[in-house]
Formats: sequence, structure tokens, C-alpha cells
Amino acid sequence: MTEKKPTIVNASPKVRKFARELGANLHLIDGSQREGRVTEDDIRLFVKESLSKKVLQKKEVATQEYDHSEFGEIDVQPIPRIKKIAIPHLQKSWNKIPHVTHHDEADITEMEEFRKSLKDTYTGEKIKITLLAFIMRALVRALKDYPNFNSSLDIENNKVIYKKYFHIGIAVDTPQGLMVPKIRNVEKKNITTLGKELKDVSEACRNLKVDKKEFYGGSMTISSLGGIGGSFFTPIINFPEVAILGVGRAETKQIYFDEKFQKRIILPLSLSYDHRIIDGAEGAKFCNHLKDSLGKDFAYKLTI
Ligand code: CAO
Repeated sequence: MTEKKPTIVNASPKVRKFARELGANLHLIDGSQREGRVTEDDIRLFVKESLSKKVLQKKEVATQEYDHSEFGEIDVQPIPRIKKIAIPHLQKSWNKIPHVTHHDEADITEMEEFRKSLKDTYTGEKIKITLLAFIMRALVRALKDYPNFNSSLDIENNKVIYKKYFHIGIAVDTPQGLMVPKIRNVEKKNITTLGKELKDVSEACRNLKVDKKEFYGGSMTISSLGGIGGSFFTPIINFPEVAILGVGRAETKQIYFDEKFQKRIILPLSLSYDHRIIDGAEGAKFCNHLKDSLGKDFAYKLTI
């Protein structure tokens, strides 16, 4: 009952007083008499209908809940602060963005061999660089060729905002909840720097020492569950971004490759995108691009 009616209301002073006493807005009431004249009965009916609507709304909410303690012992705790902040954000993404998730697998055998063979030039000691640093570089390569993935939608003004920068968000699991800081200007950094930055920023998140500003202004996000487990999932886009790349746990599989069955390391990818701006064909091509960058000839494509 929010729609406004014409400003002149046809009602007697007595009826107006009655409406005032009940707190009823005469502008919202349909008069039942000639020329829309409002009577006391019209006001009573309006109040009755408004009240029953409110009760129904309350009932709708109430029916979703029940007292859990009726079924056994429970422990009620406040929702943790970071999760509380994330709730409206996740709900907005889920409700506003028509998500599609495209699943694919990348053969990262050669890249893994290379990554595991890395040694410090001076000390000769093994160095550990996270797989995610390579994925970040591959993602930026794909974003350059598919700018729709590096955009945000301004629906109100019918505009698409194309970003010329490449700031990759990384979902970090912390004891307080999920945080998504950005690694800025990924295209300008080598694999070693990216690996170090990722380690530093995830530590800062876990110690709650990250600046709030670091959570904004991203191109696209990577959500990696590779260190924990699982293959494919359906990541939720980090609004106002338009795509997110989910990374599962790489596994050695028997694959038909170069005309024979071989052991290959296969990485599961789950790409969720906003179907308002990205079509299914573009989603598949983007994934092919990623697979190509992470595949056999990765070294020519990802600058070290
Ligand atoms: N496949 C196989 N192994 C993988 C892997 C993958 N895709 N990704 C990581 N690993 C391995 C690493 O090599 C490492 O093993 P070693 O110690 O033997 O080298 C181990 O798993 C731990 O990796 P990690 O997850 O700690 O480190 P990372 O650089 O891969 O990831 C970070 C960093 C911050 C992304 C991660 O710690 C994290 O928080 N992940 C969870 C993200 C999350 O919650 N996403 C869901 C969001 S949506 O609800």
C-alpha cells in the first residue's frame, strides 16, 4: 500500500478526524461512495486489511523458524563479526547476479614439474612458490583477451565499466571467517613476488591486520580449495565483479595424452560468471585460455 493517489481526498471533516485518530492515510484509501467519497466504513476496512496483511507477513517469517530446543539440547552463539559483514554481501551477489558455473580441467603436469624443481640461484635450496601465483598470472592473461571478465555492470545507467587494471582477489580462509583481499597489478609482478605477496596478505588477514581498503576494487577473484580438498564447486561471484574462478585439488590421473595413456596432473576449475554480460560460449573460451596458459607450454606464456 505504498502507491500515492491524487492529493485531493473526498471526505467529510468528521471522517478525516476518524482517519487521523486511527493513523490511517486517507490518500491510500479507496472511497466507496459517489466520486470516491471516503466513509468511516472505508477506513475501518482499510485498517482491518492493513493489519491482517502485517500479521500474514509476520507469520511468513515465523513459519521459517521453530524453537530448536524442542528437539534437544542447543547452544546459541552470536554470528561471528566477519560472517555478519559477509551475509548481506553474499545475499546481494546471489540474488542479483544470474550465475552460471562452467567446470573444466587443466593439465598442469609440466608446470608442476617446473614448480617443484625451483631452486634458489645462490643457495641452491629448494624454493616453494604456491600454485596460485601461476594461476594468477594465467588469469590476467585471460582477462586481457576477454575484457568482459574484467568489468562491472552499472545497470541503472545501462553501462559496462571496463577496468584497465588487474587486481586479483584471493579468498582467504581465516578463523574469523572468509576474507577477500586484493593482489594489485598482478600483470607487473613475477611469480616469486606474487607468491610472497599472497603469503603476506593471507597472514595479515588471519591476524586481522589488513586494511579495509584492500577488500575493494578487484578485477576478478580466485577461490582455491586446493589445499583443503574437493574438485568442483560453485563459487559465488564477489559483487560488483562479474566472475570468480574456483580451484579444486589437483590429482594425478591416467589420461590419454600424446596418443597414449599417461599419468598426468589434472587441476579442476570452476568458473562462475554473470550471465548478463558473459555468454556461455565466452565462458568456455575463457576456460580454454586458462588451460592453455597453465598447460604444456606454460613457460612461454607466464613470464617468470
Ligand atoms: N591442488 C593440490 N594441492 C594444492 C592445491 C591444489 N589446487 N593448492 C594448494 N595445494 C597444496 C599446496 O601445495 C600446499 O602443499 P605443500 O605444503 O605440500 O606445498 C598445501 O596444499 C597448502 O596450501 P595452502 O592452501 O595453504 O596455500 P595456497 O597458497 O594454495 O592458498 C590461500 C592460500 C590463502 C588461498 C589458502 O590458504 C586458503 O585460505 N584457502 C581457502 C580459500 C577458501 O576458503 N575458499 C572458499 C571461499 S568460498 O566459500
